[in-house]
Amino acid sequence: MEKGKILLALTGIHPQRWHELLSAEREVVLEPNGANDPSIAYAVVWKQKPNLLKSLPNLRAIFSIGAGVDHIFADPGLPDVPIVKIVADNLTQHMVEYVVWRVLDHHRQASLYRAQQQKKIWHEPPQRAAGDISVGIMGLGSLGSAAASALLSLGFAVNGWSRSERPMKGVSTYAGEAGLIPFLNATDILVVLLPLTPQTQGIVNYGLLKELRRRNGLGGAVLINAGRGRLQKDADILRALDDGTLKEASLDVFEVEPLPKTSPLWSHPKVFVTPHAAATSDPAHLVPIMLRQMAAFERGEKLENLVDRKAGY
Ligand code: NDP
Ligand code: OXD
Repeated sequence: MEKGKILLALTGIHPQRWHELLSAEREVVLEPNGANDPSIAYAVVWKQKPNLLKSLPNLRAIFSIGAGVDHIFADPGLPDVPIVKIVADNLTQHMVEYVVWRVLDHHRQASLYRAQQQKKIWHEPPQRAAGDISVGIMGLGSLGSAAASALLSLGFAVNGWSRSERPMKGVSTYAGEAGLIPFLNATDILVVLLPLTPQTQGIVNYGLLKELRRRNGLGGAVLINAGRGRLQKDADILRALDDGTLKEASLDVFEVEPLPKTSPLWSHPKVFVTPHAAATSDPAHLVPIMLRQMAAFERGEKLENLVDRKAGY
């Protein structure tokens, strides 16, 4: 197969570095150019403009610069070519750091110490063992399973929930609709690392948060969402925080991004906000993976990390 050209179509992300690195090996056309171009074989995208990809008559594959691909499926004119999602050590490492950071912050009562420091209070609260806390990870895929391993090595009890059965050594695993309530009932700190699909949209709602366990010394259930904002109902999280259903939350993603300045989540004393920054896609690490895959595909090898179009992730 002949060496194909790339269309780079990024919305809300500066394309310069991606362009430089991709151009080292292939010809790259930068959106808004490229529509209808028969010489384009691959599209490297983040939130591509609707119907752009279907205008490319010889498109062979679409590469997402993120692990999530909901931004690709948002296109009503998505052509029927393979979609490749990113799986990279560097991205996984960032997400593992974020999850461990937020779990430890809640587990070690950082908010209490911050409040004490402000008032110059010298008081040592009881310290709980990690093994007495169950961290439940919704989405036991590339990122969720790596986070589970890191939490296990710190001594936490770890639960995992996925669509299909995903046995994992040391982790209590649950699957599908039937496994959801038992999973939540055994979870003190909920970490959400699901993809956004029609099945998962709005799943983190008040009813779900009510099912979390509150029998430990943590002082209440905790939510950490680094998956996608539209998995959650921001208003339900606020309600749960205000009535004690949740003790605290760390949120990296929101129903609307950037989080509107008017959102009460910004200033809520029990919420820790980060701007969709849990694991940033670094072109220096991700572009070589994409270029390697394109070259292998042209030699007749299979593309890796393909999205299951029916499942939506
Ligand atoms: P994977 O595709 O590897 O894993 C997804 C997991 O979710 C799988 O375990 C899958 O189950 C499970 N899942 C999907 N649908 C359902 C469902 N309906 N019910 C139960 N479980 C379900 O994804 P990654 O781990 O690579 O990434 C997860 C998400 O993290 C991305 O889609 C993206 O939205 C988000 N992300 C956020 C970032 C940030 O900076 N905030 C950065 C990177 C990613 P099964 O194992 O059975 O297939
Ligand atoms: C991703 C993201 O999906 O950064 O990789 O959100």
